[in-house]
Amino acid sequence: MNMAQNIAAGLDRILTMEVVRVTERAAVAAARLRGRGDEKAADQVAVDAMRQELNRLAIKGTVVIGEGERDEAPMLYIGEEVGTGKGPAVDIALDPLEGTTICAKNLPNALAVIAIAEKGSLLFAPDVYMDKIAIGPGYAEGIIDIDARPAENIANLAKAKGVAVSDITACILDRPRHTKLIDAVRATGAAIRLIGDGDVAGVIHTTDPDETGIDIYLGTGGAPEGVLAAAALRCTGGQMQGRLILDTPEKVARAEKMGISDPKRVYRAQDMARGDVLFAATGVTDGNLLDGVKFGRTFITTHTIVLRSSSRTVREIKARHQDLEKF
Ligand code: VTB
Repeated sequence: MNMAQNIAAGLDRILTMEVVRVTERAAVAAARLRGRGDEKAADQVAVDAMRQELNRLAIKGTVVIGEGERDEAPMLYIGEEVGTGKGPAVDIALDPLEGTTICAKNLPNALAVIAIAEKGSLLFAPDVYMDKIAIGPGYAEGIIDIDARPAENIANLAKAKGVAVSDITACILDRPRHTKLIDAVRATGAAIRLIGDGDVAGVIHTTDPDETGIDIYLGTGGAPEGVLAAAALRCTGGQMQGRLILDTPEKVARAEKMGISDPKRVYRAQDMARGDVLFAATGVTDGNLLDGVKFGRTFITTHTIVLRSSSRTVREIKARHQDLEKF
């Protein structure tokens, strides 16, 4: 396949390598502020760094999931054009620092994250909550159902995995709104890993249970984070369902403006991120899947995962950055 055919078939393969720099740069910037108790400052440096690197990419990119609406986010706002402008037209979902609180407290699994997709193929999600359920690859379609009781989903998963329910671990955000869900899961005998933040990582962790110890993700988190996680799952395989929580007329109206006509629709991963998708995440703090940034005396080490939906290749890139000037 020559380059022109390759672009016509989806995203430019070269982007797979180029995109790594974008999350690496954001992760290093944020990591310098790990454990400083200042979420805003850590987020700000990650945003600046990601934007700078993104604007070097040969793409005509539009941010569809970013730091917020134009009036509330001066950089990487929804609708911002990024890249050099010379290259394929793509949609971008990003979170320069997913888990600002995690980073500020220096706890596990803070990430710098980006997804790049063919124009028009990412769900334009409002910043509301989304109910989510996700499992990793290798299971028959339909063994999880967002409308089924947690006990049923967990029992079905345990059966499909060939283990006892007590061998299943669910990942859930530690929030008062999840009290009932937590009780229901514990009542089955399954274990729960409660996380303080970072449900993009939580969903991704289901794709490699042997490594992360997490089999299923359950509960409500941010809708933008849902789309990012869906983009990752499209590349790794796995199943996800999400439903926006549009519980006020104002939210329904906001979603309608963004093109969402059915407020109760259940989106699968392939509905939230369609077509050819690239996904990259670099660890900011040490985590279950990715190491955090390490600052050596003469070099900086980063650990990144890069995924592409069309080939389903999972690449892990450990980089040793010796030119410290560039950061
Ligand atoms: C989650 C989590 C994020 O928001 O989506 C969460 O993954 C949901 O909102 O890291 P609440 O904090 O209101 O529960 C974050 O914590 C922050 O974006």
